[in-house]
Parts: sequence; C-alpha cells; structure tokens
Amino acid sequence: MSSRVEALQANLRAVFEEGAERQASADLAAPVEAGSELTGYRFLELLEAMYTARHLDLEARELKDRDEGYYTIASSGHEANAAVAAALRPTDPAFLHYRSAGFFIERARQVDGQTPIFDILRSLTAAADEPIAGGRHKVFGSVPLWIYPQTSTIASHLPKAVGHAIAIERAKRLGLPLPFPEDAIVVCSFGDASLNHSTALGGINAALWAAYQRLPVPILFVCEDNGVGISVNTPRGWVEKRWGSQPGLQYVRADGLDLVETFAATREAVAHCRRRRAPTFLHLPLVRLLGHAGTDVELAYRDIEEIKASEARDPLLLNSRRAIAGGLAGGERLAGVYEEIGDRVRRAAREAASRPHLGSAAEIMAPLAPYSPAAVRAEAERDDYGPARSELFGGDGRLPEAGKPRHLAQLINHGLLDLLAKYPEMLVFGEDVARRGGVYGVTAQLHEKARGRVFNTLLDEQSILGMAIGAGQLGFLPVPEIQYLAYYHNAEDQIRGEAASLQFFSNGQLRNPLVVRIAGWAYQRGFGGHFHNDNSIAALRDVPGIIVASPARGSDAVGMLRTALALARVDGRVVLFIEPIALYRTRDLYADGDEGWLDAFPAPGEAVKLGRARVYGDAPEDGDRGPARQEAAQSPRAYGEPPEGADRALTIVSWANGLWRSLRAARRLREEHAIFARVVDLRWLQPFDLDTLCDEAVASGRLLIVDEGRKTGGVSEAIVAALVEELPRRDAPLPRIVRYCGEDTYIPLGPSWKYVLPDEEGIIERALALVEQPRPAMQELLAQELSAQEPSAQGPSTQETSAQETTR
Ligand SMILES: Cc1ncc(C[n+]2csc(CCOP(=O)(O)OP(=O)(O)O)c2C)c(N)n1
Ligand SMILES: [Mg+2]
Repeated sequence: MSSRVEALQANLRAVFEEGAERQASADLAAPVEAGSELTGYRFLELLEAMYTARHLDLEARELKDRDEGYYTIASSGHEANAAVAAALRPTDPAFLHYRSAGFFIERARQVDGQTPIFDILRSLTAAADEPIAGGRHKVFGSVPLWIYPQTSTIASHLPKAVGHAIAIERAKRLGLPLPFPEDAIVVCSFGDASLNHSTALGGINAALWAAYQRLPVPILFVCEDNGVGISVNTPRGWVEKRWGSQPGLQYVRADGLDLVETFAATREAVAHCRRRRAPTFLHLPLVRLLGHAGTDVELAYRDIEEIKASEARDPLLLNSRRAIAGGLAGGERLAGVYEEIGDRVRRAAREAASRPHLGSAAEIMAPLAPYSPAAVRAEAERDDYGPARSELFGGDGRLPEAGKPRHLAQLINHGLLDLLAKYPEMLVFGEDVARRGGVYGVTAQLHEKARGRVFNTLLDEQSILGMAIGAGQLGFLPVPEIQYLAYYHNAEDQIRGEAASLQFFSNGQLRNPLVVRIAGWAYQRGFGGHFHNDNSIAALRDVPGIIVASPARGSDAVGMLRTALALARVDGRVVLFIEPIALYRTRDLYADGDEGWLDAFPAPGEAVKLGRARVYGDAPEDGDRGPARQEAAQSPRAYGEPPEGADRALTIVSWANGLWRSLRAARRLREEHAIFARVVDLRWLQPFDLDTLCDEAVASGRLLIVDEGRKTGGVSEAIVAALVEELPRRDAPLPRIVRYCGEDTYIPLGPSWKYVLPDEEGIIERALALVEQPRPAMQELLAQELSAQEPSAQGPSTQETSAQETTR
C-alpha cells in the first residue's frame, strides 16, 4: 500500500474514531439539514456510493500490483459526483468524465438488477464478460443506465453530447419516437483542464450558438474542477472567470466535495436545464487524490504539504463527519460499513481477476465492423416508399428516373432527396447546405423539400461531425456534409476516435450510423490550390472499421449512397463518401458535347454492392449505365471488345477523377496505338474489390494503377500489397505493376497543379511503357498453351478468359 493510500485510510479512520461514541439519532426520513431536499436515508446511500468508489480505486491499485488490473486513474476526491447522479434521472443520457465512479454507482442503485462493483472491477481487469466494452477498454458505460462509454481523448465527447441534446428536440419536432422521456436532458462531465481543449470550447460554443437562435439544447455541462490536469495547475479562479457569466449559459457553482451542496446545486441546474431546455453549466470545485493515475509520482511536481492539504479535504472525511455530526450514523457504524464494502470489493475483485480476457483477434474485432450483406442489400434495394418519393419530388411526373440524363452533382442531389423520402429519420446538414445548396449546389433546394431535416450548421467541422454522432446515437441517420477533404482532416478525430470506435467500445451494443459526404479530390482546373484540392486519404482508410466510397459518375453515386445508408441503418456503420468535385458538373467524356458523363437516375431498387468494382471495356457508352444491370454484368467478359492482341493488353485501375482520365486514355490507346485497356473503377476504396482486381490483373498480366491520391498513403500501395499477397495464394502469376500517383506534396495554386497529379498523357505514356515490357513468363506460357489448344480461338480475349479461369 502506498504511503498516500495509507494517509487517506488513516485520515478516515481518525474521523470514524472521533465519532465512535456518537449514535444515530436523527430521523432519517427528514432532510439532512433545513431546506435540503436530501433525506438522511439518501445521504447515507450516497455516502455508501462514495465509500464504494474509494474502495474500487484502492483495489484498482492492488490489482495492478498483482498484474491482474490494467487501469488506475481514480475517482478519489471526485466521489461526491454521486450527488449529481442523484439529482438526475437514470434515463437522462450521460457522457461522463473518467472519474465518475460515484455517479456510476449511484445511478446503478436507481435501476433494478445492477452490479456496479463487479462491472467496474471487470472493466479494470479487462474481462471479456465485462458488460459494456467486453474487455476492450476501461470505461464508465452501461446500456441500461444510459451511460455511453467514452474514449480517453479528453473533451472529445462534448460535441456529440451537444448533438445528442439537440437531437432530442429535433426528434420531438419531427414526431420521431424517443427511447426515454421527452423531457430528458443530457449530462456531460469533464475536468477543468479538459475545458480548455478546443473540442470542449467548440462543443459548448455549438450549444450556445444553437440556443442563441432559440433552438432547445437541453444539456448540463458538469465541470469537475480539481484544479489540475496531470501536473499543470489550472489558474485559480479561471473556470469561474471564464464561464461564470457567459451569455446564454446558466452557471451554477457548488462545493463539489459536499454531498448536500452538490445535490442542491445540481437540482437547481437540472431544473433549469429540464424546464428551459437550455445549456447549463455546473461548476464543482473539488480535489484530486492519489495523483493523476497509479503510475503518477505526484511528488515530482507537487510538494508534500500541498498533497497533504488536498488529502485533508478528502470528501469522504467531510461527508462522514457530516453524517456523524447530523446524527445519521455513529462513527463505529460508518467504520463497519466502510470495512464491509471493502471486503465486498476485494471478494468481487478476486472473481473479476479470474474471468477470461479476450482470446483472439477475431473475438476482439467482432463488434468493429458488423456486416450483414443480405440485409444491407435488401435494405439498399428496398423501394416501398413510393408515396413519400412522389410527395418530395412534387408528383409522379417529376420523379428523377423519368428525367433526362444528368451530371454527378444533380444525381447526388436527386439521390439525397430520394433517400430523404425513404428515411424519415435522415438528416442532411453542414455549412451552407440549406439555401445556398452547398458550395457546389449539390444540396440545392433539399431544405425546401424535406423541411426540418436539411439545415445549416455553424462553421466548425468538429461540431458538425460531433452533432452527427450524437444524432446517430439517438436513432437518426445523419448525412453531414464536409465542404472539402482538407476540412475533414481538420476534424477527423470525431470519426477516427469517436464515431468509428463506438461499436467496438460498446461491444456492439451502441452505434452511431453515419454517412459523411465529403467534397474532395483535386483537378479543379487550377482553382483553389491545395485546400480545395486535397487528395490525401491515408488517414481515412486506416480508421478501423471505416468504409470509404468514392463514385466517379452519377448513377454509381446514387446506387452507392443507397448502400451507404443501408450500411448505416442495418449495421450501424460509418461511411465516408468522397465526391470528386471536379466531376460534379462534367458532362462529356471523350469529346465536347458527347454527354458521355451524364447518367440516367437509377430507379429505386438499384444499388451498388459494398466493395464491388465496375469494369469497363474501352467503350463504356456501349455498356449499361444503371448499377443494377451493371451488377448483373459483373463478369469482366461481358464488357468491351476483344483485345487486338494478348500481348498488347493491359488493365488500368482507378476511381473518381482518375477513372474519367483513364477511360479517355483507354480510348486513345486503342485508337492510336492498337492497345486494349480494360479499366476498373474501384468505386469503394475501403474495402476494395480484390477479386475483380485479381481477375483483371491476371487476365492482362499488366496493371497500371492510376491513383490521384498520394504516392505515399494513397490506395495504390494497398492494391499492390494485396495483389502481392493474394495472387500466390490463388496460384496466379503476379502481373507487371506500375503505379501512377499524385506526388507527395501539397497541390499548388494555378496551372502548375498538373505537374503533381496523374493526367491523360501520363497514363498513355505509362501504358505504352508497360505493354512494351514482356508479360511475366507464366502468363506467356499460359497464353501459348491455350492458343495451342484452341487454334481457332477467336482472339486474345478468349485466350485471356481461359487463362484467367485456369489460374483461378
Ligand atoms: C486530447 C488529449 N490530450 C491529452 C490527453 C492526456 N491526458 C489525459 S488526462 C489529462 C488531464 C486532464 O485534466 P482534467 O481535465 O483537469 O481532468 P482530471 O484528470 O484532472 O480530472 C491529459 C492531459 C488526453 N487524454 N487527451
Ligand atoms: Mg483537473
């Protein structure tokens, strides 16, 4: 036992001994003091919650010393937050600070059948049967207690807590069902140092911005102010100075060490928040005991007198003394209760330590990225919303599939409206998406047609994504828009750390379905420079469990959006949908006026399967344009014309802007050089269609990857790695592979952009160089063998088909 633990225990024993002669004398049904709503019974219950929290902290250290526990950030000094829980309802959704054991235990007391001690201990020992995260993280979280598990990233929960509060009111306005009473409020707690984080400031600002416009935002912010963040002191008085008189924010302060005061102040704050549906700030000065965590040597940055002064303010001392002085219990009785709780915790800890840990990668990853292909497909193709469509589109005669072919931006616009008709719980929001229709007009007029569900937000991507998460967690299908890829990067932790991790850290019990539309990629004819032409997606693809989609043409975009929404709805997935800005209004493909890049609107029922590439021959205008028909024609052989010669063929794989350029290059390769190039549009960048890639690359023996992303961290690296691993597994020969990527640079303003991104000439150049090289020996052998067997074969296409099938 460390000396600081001993000191805390000794101080508490002294209080019990001081009061050993005293007996219970008060009427426990009466208020603990005049004017308090807290009865003696409730006070003792809360005190018990505090004792329990303390013992759990002490046991966490013992477990750590025995190498049976893995987390020692304590709640010591913060235990009176039990009174915050007492002043709320167990159905008020909670996003909690990591020092919330008191809160958790008290809330568990309010709900039948809870085992908070064992649950917290199993969290400490990373037991696979721990009820919220299943051994994946130490969190305060519980589905029946409406406590959402949080990550360790301080302050990252504020934007989504605000989003959740706003979503409660939006659900009411839209007549959507709520899983808890209509006057529920959100409680969101955090530390004093965290309050300076830009994410916290952004979250609170978003709440005030909305409330200022008279939007209801029923959120109670609770600052547990222990005056320090790890080793850095918060300037004395800073929290009150900064937040005490903030217009639009009701500020309530109480001694966070004292159960009676904390309870009274929280009641007041809760009453205000619940009645007025307005942001409320509860400031609870308190102390931190036992350092930041078990590994923290507090003496390295605090002198012993300071530490002892904090220990003297231990809320267990203060509230035990109050119980004794108020005649609620004698010292001996309290000592007995304290010991008895300690025994209980130690016994439960032994049991928790005996529980198995997660035992395999598969078990660990099971909740990360659920995928039910049949259900997703059925949902994506569901077309039973005819009347709603007709209403939103303004009559059956105005349905988009009846209209003429249109460009990508218009089809996405129609696709979104179509989905707004399908899903009453879908929301479209972001900067400028309402009257302005987004910076590129993609959401034009949607706000007039789907009233209350398409709206502008403040200019803060972090808040936009956070609000989306909070709304998704309540059952909405949020489709936020991020204006440019660069500004997704500005806020990406909301996806990486928060949205994508919720199913993982809740063992699949909670979800925040989400489809983030991001206007991205480059090639805007020299407009805008780097930030409007960001082509970096490495940081998107490596987010565990994330799906990244990037359509190049309108019909695919609509079919992919349907699948994206279905993935969100059926499996709670998070999808990043990157739209190529430069193709938004592109009409033509090969020549001015050919309208080769306009598409008909796919009728409801047509969707593009997750991870399914699209394969073009060298004449895509000959092929289908609708995703469904195209799905049926997935066999590569169904496309294009026979190659001129097996040794003059190659496969180009690309997506988004690169696809459009590759198709143009493919046409010229055939016409000018008699080279046959089959072009694969990946469409989904994570996960991508490895089967089609293998088939196509093997068939031609030469693969040119046109990646408009960066050489480092683009998709091409992953494609090469996947082929190198996968083809030998299939006993198939590796093709010759050339990557043609964006340079590892920011993109310059003006016409010089062309030096750093793939272009048509460059594709042709590389394709020519590639076909000049002999094909890998094995493919050559196969081709010869097959042509010998089939002297009347109708050309290299047949040979390739056979080669491909042979090598499967
Ligand atoms: C974004 C982020 N930066 C840094 C950390 C490391 N860290 C964990 S707790 C903490 C201090 C937080 O202090 P405060 O908000 O006052 O809470 P307290 O621990 O005092 O209760 C820091 C810096 C983190 N978890 N997240
Ligand atoms: Mg602090």
